[in-house]
Amino acid sequence: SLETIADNLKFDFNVYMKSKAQAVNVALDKAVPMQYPEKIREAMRYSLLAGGKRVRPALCIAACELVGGNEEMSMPAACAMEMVHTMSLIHDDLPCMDNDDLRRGKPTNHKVFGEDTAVLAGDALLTYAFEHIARDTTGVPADRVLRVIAHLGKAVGSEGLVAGQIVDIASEGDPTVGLETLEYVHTHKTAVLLESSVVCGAILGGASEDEISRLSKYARNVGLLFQVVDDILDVTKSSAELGKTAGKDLLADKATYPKLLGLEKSKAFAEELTRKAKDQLSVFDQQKAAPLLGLADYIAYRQN
Ligand code: GRG
Repeated sequence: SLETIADNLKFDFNVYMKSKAQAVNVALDKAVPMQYPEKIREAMRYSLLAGGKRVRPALCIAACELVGGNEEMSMPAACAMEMVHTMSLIHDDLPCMDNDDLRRGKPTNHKVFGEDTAVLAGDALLTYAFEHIARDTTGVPADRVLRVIAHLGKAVGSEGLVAGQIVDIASEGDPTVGLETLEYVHTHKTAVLLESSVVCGAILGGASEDEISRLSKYARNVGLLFQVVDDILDVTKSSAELGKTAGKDLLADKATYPKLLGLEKSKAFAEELTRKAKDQLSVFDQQKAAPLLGLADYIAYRQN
């Protein structure tokens, strides 16, 4: 029937994410093969291939495809986003930072390989990300590749991830931390790399300046949404699990959206961010924008 045909044509976000994650995993495995010195390659591959959701690579590829590019053009940049993300997780987990024992359900990099190797694995992933884009991007004019490398550099450095991390560390345990600082930390620790993933994919695919600006706003809203939902889930999960030892109590002194705004206003804020993100996509062909629209919903309505 017509209805079945329509159903079959309907975009399935879970199928889309699964197929992109699979393609990215194959490309990452190929990009960082085992070789001498095995110890560093093993440490890099341990965290890189530990099974994250691959949200950043998916955003990069989806943005490239949305503006007329293809998966092949954006795959090295997509992999680079995951290498940078993995580096930031390895370094964030170190004893001198958050001192975490578990990540992606496995012992953290420094727990398995030692702190010295974990620092080096992060450094090697970070630098290889740029080498990989420069060396292995195919079918894209060189000026676009150059622009992508500059964009990613800014997203990681002292105007990006590093800025978010240093302000986060500085505000730890400070009871006067307000909404402005909270938003600064989340924007820089999370939203800038999501934004760079989307913008770099769009640049590689040949987007116009107006398209790039809309996709950048889309991604910044999605990035902040990610953290607001995270904070909301921390509250709703720990009250659902009342009675169990609430691990989140360790972070009792940390500023969160529910603490500063209350739960209801935080939920309203999340809805506003979802709407603002999707609004930016209204000028695109809605069928082609389906992956990015789906990703906004996925982040807004996830349960953990
Ligand atoms: C050393 C140059 C340099 C930078 C590092 C440590 C640091 C600066 C920044 C910390 C960045 C950080 C840990 C941000 C949190 C990011 C975040 C939202 C993680 C969770 O992402 P998901 O849910 O995780 O996409 P998976 O595991 O699915 O990939």
